[in-house]
Amino acid sequence: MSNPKARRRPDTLPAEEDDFASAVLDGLSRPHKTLPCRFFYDARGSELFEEITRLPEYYPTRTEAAIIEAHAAEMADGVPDGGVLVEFGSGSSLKTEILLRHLPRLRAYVSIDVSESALEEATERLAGRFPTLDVRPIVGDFSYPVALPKDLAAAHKTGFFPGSTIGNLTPAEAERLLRVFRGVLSPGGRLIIGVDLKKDPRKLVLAYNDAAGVTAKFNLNLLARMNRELGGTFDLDAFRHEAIYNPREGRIEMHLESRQDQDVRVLGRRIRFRAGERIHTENSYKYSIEQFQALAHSADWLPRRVWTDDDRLFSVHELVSR
Ligand code: AVJ
Repeated sequence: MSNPKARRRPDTLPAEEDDFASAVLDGLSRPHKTLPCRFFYDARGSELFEEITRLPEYYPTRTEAAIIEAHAAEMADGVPDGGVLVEFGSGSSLKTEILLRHLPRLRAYVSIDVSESALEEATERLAGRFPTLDVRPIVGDFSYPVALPKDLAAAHKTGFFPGSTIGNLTPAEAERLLRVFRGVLSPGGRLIIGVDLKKDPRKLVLAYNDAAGVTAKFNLNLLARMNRELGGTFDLDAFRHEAIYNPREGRIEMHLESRQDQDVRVLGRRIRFRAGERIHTENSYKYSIEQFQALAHSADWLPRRVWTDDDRLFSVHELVSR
């Protein structure tokens, strides 16, 4: 949508495909191979992520949902009558429903997502469950300033960004994104944002290295996706999933490690792997409450309330404009 890179692409390739292709060429030609984690979410990857959210080891999704259930009334009390709820990366809008039940006098719910099909499905479901709600789906990438519908310009806006998606960004990128949100929600905006907390590294590592091997499949699906879409020749058995906690950076890292010396072809090029060489596929940063509040502050937000579960696994922050 508003991706500035899109303008530089040749018009012979569909946008998504080309974006993936250039990311692969760039990421796999570096001395430290990397791939951006946003490419996990093709149809198969989205299915596997859904499965991850139901794993016993993967606490974030159910813990965040429970926090929202328990404190939805307070989260909703900062939305004035006639206010607008704006969700960044709304997907299926499932957690949003909990909030919407407490917002009978909402002017509109603006759902922003890159997946048109996910938006359509969610909009239809919400229309059935909230017949008087004005749903305004916008197909787009929330990392860039999104233009909201003109008629909502003067309304008070509360942003909603659950799922600890912010954890995929470096702190510098996270600060930039929080500024983008502030712009979209201005003047006088408010943000409800889910952030995974620092905790015992053993628990963190298990959440990203589950016994059933679903996260491994999710990670390896990136190789399968290159095979499907970019003429790749990756042998999935020749790589292994790795999840480690990097205490210095305060983040979980996922990698795909080559089990042997091997040459792989993708996009007509040969990529060499040494045994033990890795592709860095994801970061998932963990914040203490204080660390995240300091980050919000540096992005010109004022941290207000914060809600957590009894085990302090996950946090949901309220930020207001200053
Ligand atoms: C969707 C970014 C919140 O970092 O926990 C889950 C993605 N990766 N298991 C996370 C993910 C591996 C997830 N987020």
